[in-house]
Amino acid sequence: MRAILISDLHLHADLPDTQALAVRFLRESIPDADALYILGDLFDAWVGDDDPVTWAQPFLDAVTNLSNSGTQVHLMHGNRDFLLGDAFAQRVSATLHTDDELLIHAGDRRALIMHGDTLCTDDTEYLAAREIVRGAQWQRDFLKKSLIERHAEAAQLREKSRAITASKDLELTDANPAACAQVLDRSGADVLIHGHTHRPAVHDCAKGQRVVLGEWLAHGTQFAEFDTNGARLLSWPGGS
Ligand SMILES: [Mn+2]
Repeated sequence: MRAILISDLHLHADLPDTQALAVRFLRESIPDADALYILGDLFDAWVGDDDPVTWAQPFLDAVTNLSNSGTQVHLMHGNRDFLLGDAFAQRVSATLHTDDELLIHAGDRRALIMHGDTLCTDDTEYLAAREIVRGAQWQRDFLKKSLIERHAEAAQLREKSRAITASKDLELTDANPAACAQVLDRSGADVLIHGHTHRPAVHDCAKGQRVVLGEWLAHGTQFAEFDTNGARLLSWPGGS
């Protein structure tokens, strides 16, 4: 089993270059992999599966092609696209996992994969806000609004979150080492792989390794490969 893991593409109608880069990645770097895991924040905002996102069609087609050619595609929620639903997953022939974490295997190796926002346990203000928008009532009310209203609200929330995050200490918005050690220990995994913080690195923890994926920028990203030899963080494009 060889899996490729990416996160934090933050695809947006105004960022066609990022989408083009992601399409190229799916065409060139994945074909021989058994599975692709997208660990959240695929979209910079997701306001509901009824949004046609016609601007994203090249990427959606690339995902569908990958899936049809035998690479399983798995989606997890990020803090920007937690409203991604089964209708979207079906549209691109992918499997959506709605749990915060997932344990995957390659031979004897086990990796625990997450978006990573729940590891930022020092940021209690963020976690309280998360609790609200992940609630069924909030989501029902939000999805009742028109697409235009939802987009306006999402843009507002994004601005607010950007300003708040910028005002916070860097350490506060990073994954908490004790929280990482705890999830690794509880899951029995050898490695924890997550995104969200946009601080790509490989950390040694007491209970194993922690691989942090990169965000997608104009020049590329840092993604992970996981197989029977373990997990590696690689740069793309441009070798490792
Ligand atoms: Mn995130």
